[in-house]
Amino acid sequence: MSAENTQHKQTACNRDCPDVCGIVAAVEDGRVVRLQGDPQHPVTKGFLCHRTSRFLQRQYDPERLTSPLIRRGSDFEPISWGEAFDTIADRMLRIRDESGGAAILHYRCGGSLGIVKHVTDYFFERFGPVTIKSGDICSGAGEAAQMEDFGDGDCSDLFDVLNSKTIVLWGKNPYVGQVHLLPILKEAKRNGARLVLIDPVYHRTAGLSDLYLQPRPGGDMALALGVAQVFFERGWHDPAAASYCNHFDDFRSLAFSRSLAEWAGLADVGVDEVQSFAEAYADGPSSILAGWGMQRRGKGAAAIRSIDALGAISGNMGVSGGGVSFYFKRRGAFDLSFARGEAVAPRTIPESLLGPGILEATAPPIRMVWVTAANPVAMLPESQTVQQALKSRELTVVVDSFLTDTARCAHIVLPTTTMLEEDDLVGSYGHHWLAEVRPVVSPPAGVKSDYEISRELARRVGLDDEFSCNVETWKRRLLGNVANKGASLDDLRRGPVRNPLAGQIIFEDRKFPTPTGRVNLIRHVDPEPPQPPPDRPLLLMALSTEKSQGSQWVHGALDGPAVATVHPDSAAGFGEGDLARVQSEIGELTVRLQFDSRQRRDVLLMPKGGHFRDGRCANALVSAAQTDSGGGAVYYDTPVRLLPAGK
Ligand SMILES: Nc1nc2c(c(=O)[nH]1)N[C@H]1C(S)=C(S)[C@@H](COP(=O)(O)OP(=O)(O)OC[C@H]3O[C@@H](n4cnc5c(=O)[nH]c(N)nc54)[C@H](O)[C@@H]3O)O[C@H]1N2
Ligand SMILES: Nc1nc2c(c(=O)[nH]1)N[C@H]1C(S)=C(S)[C@@H](COP(=O)(O)OP(=O)(O)OC[C@H]3O[C@@H](n4cnc5c(=O)[nH]c(N)nc54)[C@H](O)[C@@H]3O)O[C@H]1N2
Ligand code: SF4
Ligand SMILES: [Mo]
Repeated sequence: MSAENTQHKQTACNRDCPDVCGIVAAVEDGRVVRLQGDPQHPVTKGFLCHRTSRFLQRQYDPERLTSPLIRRGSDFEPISWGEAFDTIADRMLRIRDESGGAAILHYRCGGSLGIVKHVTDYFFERFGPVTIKSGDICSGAGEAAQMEDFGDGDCSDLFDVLNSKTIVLWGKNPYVGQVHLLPILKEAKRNGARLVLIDPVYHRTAGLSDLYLQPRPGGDMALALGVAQVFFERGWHDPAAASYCNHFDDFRSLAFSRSLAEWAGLADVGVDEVQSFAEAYADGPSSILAGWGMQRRGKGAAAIRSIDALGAISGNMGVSGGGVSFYFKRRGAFDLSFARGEAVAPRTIPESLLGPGILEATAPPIRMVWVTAANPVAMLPESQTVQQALKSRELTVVVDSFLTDTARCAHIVLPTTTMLEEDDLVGSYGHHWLAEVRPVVSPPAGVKSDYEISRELARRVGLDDEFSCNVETWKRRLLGNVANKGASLDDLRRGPVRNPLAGQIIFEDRKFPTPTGRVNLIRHVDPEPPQPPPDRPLLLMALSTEKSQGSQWVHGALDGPAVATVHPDSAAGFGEGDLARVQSEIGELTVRLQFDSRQRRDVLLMPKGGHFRDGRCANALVSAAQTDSGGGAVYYDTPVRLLPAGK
């Protein structure tokens, strides 16, 4: 029941999630008491996910940081903001003088999707420019694939899937990662659409699907090429495809370079399954919603490129109800031209190789690292290397609300705002709506936003010209390209606004913004899936869990060893609930075993985002490596074995 003094305040979720929900916060006496999904938001439809429904436990967690901290020996002590800023500014100026901006690394990841966060990047660019990351561990491989194939990486309107006869969820688990897609999928089903799921991991979405294929991890290229072969053989491909696709004959030859049985064998599905999938996909228009997981493999870009090619030759590109949707251009509405990023950076380090990259950098070495909105020790491959890299710098500054694995490596930790205290703008990588993130309560005393931190530092290093203004000025600047098209800040304050620059159907009339105006079909692939060696027969897949956002769990959710799920046949000699060691080439963890006979026998599943200090972090087992294109991280190709605990 609402108390009389309850205020309902509108904001938006800035977490790294494709849904970017509208949120209504109930506030009583300066305290948020309830969070609900905005019923007016076309995608949110009045509900929030499991993890953000429980966000108040994080918001009011007694372990939240409310003072800057400085390392003294192995402990941290509180210091004042003035002292923290002075210490940091002095050191930054000295390092720039002595070694140039390249000796400073600024690293930001997915703690917030807020667009104003780019102003923090820009502050470091103006100060240096400094060393920054290249590539993208999350979606880099797939984005590079779609740029190569189609010349752009965006999608048709989210609701256009309601015009599909067949919807293929290719490596996607909306029950965990994109819950607001579910009502749309269910509506499509009610209207008669057919749903196909292709995922090596069995999950709840299989129950919603009319056809479920459970291929070998990394078997997607082989599966796509097998389906393409069926299309060519039966004449189901678009007869006009050669007119808008480059390398049409080469792709056709590629599809026939192996027999259907060989393609099915590589993908580890039945020939009949490839045929059933081809038949379903041929009954279009058919849309493919390609997930983000399958491109976090060594050949991740090639997997997306093979799927793109299938979408193109089948005539599904540029039509309503068709498409291969991978990434909605979440920054597409915003004017980010002030920051030039890689074009001016003196040096870049691939994000997936951040740990070894910092340690190996010379001329100049990296002397200082600034980490914001990221927990790279837990979330990047080779946790131990990332930890060592951060601890061994002259100055590591981490901006976070909690003493994360990464913050524990810092010399100075700066406490920052949560999404309920933030002032920002967001776009989404799962739909085209834009929203304003508004502070629904003030931060605790002693807590500053990333922008306020940049502003204070700017003043101390002589850059206050551009950074002295308030956030609203930046918001209006960021909305400069769309303000006169119905998406001004005032429009956003009236409710969610669809990006006016985004069309309903991507590549309509089959116009592709590639250099030739045509689709680039993939010509060469190495379709062999990752082969775990006999002594490490399981591929480690640490995937999103509904209980957390990345490494952001709610208080108390983490107790005891991490849970690892395997098929019972893959754990001979172990019982369900036993402790075991999971060992890779570079490390090992103790886990509690859970059995699931619906899973493949060649995978070991863990939740992503476990904390390194508690021995729950899968990334302690994963080696740093880059995907075939786009600078993605190879998260799911790591072979592991199970060993008895405590030996
Ligand atoms: N609850 C929750 N939701 C989240 C997040 C979270 O931490 N928690 N994280 C968010 C983030 S950072 C992102 S980027 C997005 C996307 O988050 P992701 O977790 O990447 O979401 P999916 O697109 O569902 O991709 C995962 C699916 O890919 C499948 N997959 C893995 N390898 C393969 C393969 O080789 N072939 C095929 N066909 N499938 C494969 C996995 O089995 C899994 O079902 O969601 C966000 N949503
Ligand atoms: N093994 C394995 N590892 C993975 C993945 C996987 O599937 N498997 N998925 C990968 C993917 S897709 C992604 S996107 C990355 C995510 O990697 P990260 O973005 O590094 O992960 P998060 O745990 O979300 O950490 C973000 C941190 O930002 C903080 N934060 C939140 N809001 C703010 C803010 O406004 N300002 C500041 N300064 N801090 C804030 C949070 O408290 C949190 O500690 O992880 C990757 N790591
Ligand atoms: S995390 Fe995603 S689903 Fe959950 S509230 Fe935020 S945007 Fe919505
Ligand atoms: Mo991500």
